[in-house]
Amino acid sequence: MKHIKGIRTRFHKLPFILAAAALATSVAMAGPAGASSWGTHSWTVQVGSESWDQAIQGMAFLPSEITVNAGDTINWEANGAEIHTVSFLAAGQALKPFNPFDPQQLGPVGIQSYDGTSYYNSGLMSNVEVPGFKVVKSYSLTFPAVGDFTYYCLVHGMAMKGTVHVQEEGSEYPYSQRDYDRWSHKQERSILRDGYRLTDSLADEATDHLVLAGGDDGVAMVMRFVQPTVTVHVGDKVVFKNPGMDAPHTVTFGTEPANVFAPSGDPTQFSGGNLSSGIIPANAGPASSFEVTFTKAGTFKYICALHDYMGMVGEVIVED
Ligand SMILES: [Cu+2]
Repeated sequence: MKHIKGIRTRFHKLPFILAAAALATSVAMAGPAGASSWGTHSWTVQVGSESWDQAIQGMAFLPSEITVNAGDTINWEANGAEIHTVSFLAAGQALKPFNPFDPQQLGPVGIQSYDGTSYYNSGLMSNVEVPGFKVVKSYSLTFPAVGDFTYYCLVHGMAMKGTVHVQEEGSEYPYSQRDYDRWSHKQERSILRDGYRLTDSLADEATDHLVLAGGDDGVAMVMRFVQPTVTVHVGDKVVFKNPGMDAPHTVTFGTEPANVFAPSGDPTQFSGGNLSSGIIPANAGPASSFEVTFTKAGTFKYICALHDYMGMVGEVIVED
């Protein structure tokens, strides 16, 4: 028994050693992503993530931390329909509430070499054309200086940040691009799972008189009204509630107003035409709800003016 066990142990170890050797070889030969210590390399970081139907959007840089060498370039690629930015703040600059509709608040965009102390910004990024915004699909930045540099998405603030660790030129890389990609895919799947779980729990809470306007857990965002179609009677009130922690939404009937931030119309007696909530912020107590009383029979379609291009739309059917 003892003898056999010994043999088994030895044979058990063998494939592992071979696999480790193969891995070491492939890492050393992997070019940009490998352990090669000369020349400059470029790396890829995904900005956001999403489900196939855009209903779930992830507030994350994938990977959120990356180690590169001085002289290397990082390419950030838009990976979701939701808008994000890659923004390095200047020394002493604080993260402020950001209005993506005001291009001036972006400051200078698109500069491609980072000095380690100034403000750098990608501009708004999305993997689709976003009505009303100028967006880019990728942003590249070269890092000449050694240091640890934190960056943010201005749209999602503290909820969405990343770090670039820059080592001396010629250092060994701790991880390959393939490692980062593998972790990113894993995190992407976990964000999606959280998003679907969140959608299910919103569906449990929703009624014909309570519509959940999106919802997020600080990383996964639901870009849908739950439920998108409700049926009520003339004189009934429907509450649209943003149950999330971060992402704002609107409830907008009729023509989208020029300023989606400002409420317009009278929600206490709605019989069709234009009515807009203005921004319904997340995590704001009573201000996170918008109540509409329907005074006429009909089918009233509405949108979230921020996220309708991802399919965040709904309708209220009012019966006599
Ligand atoms: Cu929305």
